[in-house]
Amino acid sequence: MKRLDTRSADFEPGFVALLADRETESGRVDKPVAAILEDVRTRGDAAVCELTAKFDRLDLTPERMSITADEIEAETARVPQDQMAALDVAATRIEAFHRAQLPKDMEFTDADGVTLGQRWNALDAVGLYVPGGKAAYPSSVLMNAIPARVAGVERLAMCVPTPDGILNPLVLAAARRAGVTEIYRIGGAQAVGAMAFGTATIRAVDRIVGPGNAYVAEAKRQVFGRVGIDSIAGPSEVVVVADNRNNPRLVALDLMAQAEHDELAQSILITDDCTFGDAVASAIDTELKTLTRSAIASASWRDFGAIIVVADWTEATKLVDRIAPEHLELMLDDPRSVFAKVRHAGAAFLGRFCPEAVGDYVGGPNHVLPTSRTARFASGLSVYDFLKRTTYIAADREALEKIGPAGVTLANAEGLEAHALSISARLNNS
Ligand code: HSO
Ligand code: ZN
Repeated sequence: MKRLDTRSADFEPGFVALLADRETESGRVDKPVAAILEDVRTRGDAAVCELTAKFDRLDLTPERMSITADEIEAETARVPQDQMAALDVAATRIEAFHRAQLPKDMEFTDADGVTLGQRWNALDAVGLYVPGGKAAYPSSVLMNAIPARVAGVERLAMCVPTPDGILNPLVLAAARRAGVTEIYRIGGAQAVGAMAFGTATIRAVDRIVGPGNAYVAEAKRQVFGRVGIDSIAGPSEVVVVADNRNNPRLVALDLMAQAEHDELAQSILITDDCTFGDAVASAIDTELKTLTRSAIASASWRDFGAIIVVADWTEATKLVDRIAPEHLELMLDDPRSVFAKVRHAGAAFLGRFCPEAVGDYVGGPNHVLPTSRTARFASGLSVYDFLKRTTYIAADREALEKIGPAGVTLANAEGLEAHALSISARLNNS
């Protein structure tokens, strides 16, 4: 863990080092992924089945690729009642937030008499990738699937690897609750290929979303252009801005909630009180003795954690903007006045009773957020990812007479005669 103080002379190089890219695995698997995608593109189902046998130790036929409604029913029945109820609380809240997020169409008639507008339409089909095993978060199934359904996407196909054939009941329950329309027991780059190119069994989709390992991320990169993709998620990050009126243990737990995701996760505390920073550091050491994911969290905190002491909250907001964190917690008396000055953060959590974990599950806004400082130019997953716009123009003769001549001039200047004539012929030929 790094300790930095904005008043010390070596602050700037220390802070720059803290921001330096955390190493990721991406890029090293481009060749094997390209080979898998080519195999799936040319041989379809046969390739998918062979690759599933190889990587997931699962004998599959095209007929067995889909997880049937009966299987989903049986698996869902195994989910404990409290988990089903919690899933429903989460889904209801996520749905309500994303419904409120739906954009409105726009139309106006300008001074030249031209009517201009913009209309939103949902994508036809979306593919949702869900990782297998331990990395499968049912909450992420809700976060990816619900915005798509709220946007109006009709076909929502999900791929989830089932190594050795083992299904994850809560993932299937989440998919059912979120309105996923088809589920396939395949994973890896082959699943991304199947959804992008289509096979005899799996129809091609228009956009692929959802987290995955390095192979899945690389496969998404390679099929981008043929289909849309969401942003490639990096390891999770949190910046907690806290004054000394907080319970150090609560701050410590919020920092560890990110750290336990991944050895490459980054947790940063910004405080105006050095002694409070020390108290949080020792509370973290205490928690790390008992946390079940202590090995992961310890590594993350040791390698990428930081405590930064600032002179005031204005200084804090400037640092937050430079970090552009995925998550920002403001554990302050007046979090809104500080939040008003922040421009770059994926999601913010305001006040002493709003831990980031609440946003992971039951807050309502999406937990798929821009990582690795991409909050400088990107936003979290939303209904916009499943919608696109058609703009339109309606003009009558009078309106065309007003704006047409300038178009004719520009068309001639570009040497495009048919363009010029298509306008001028309408103006002259009455
Ligand atoms: N904090 C993670 C999302 C998550 N947390 C899922 C728990 N489950 C990335 O934003
Ligand atoms: Zn989390």
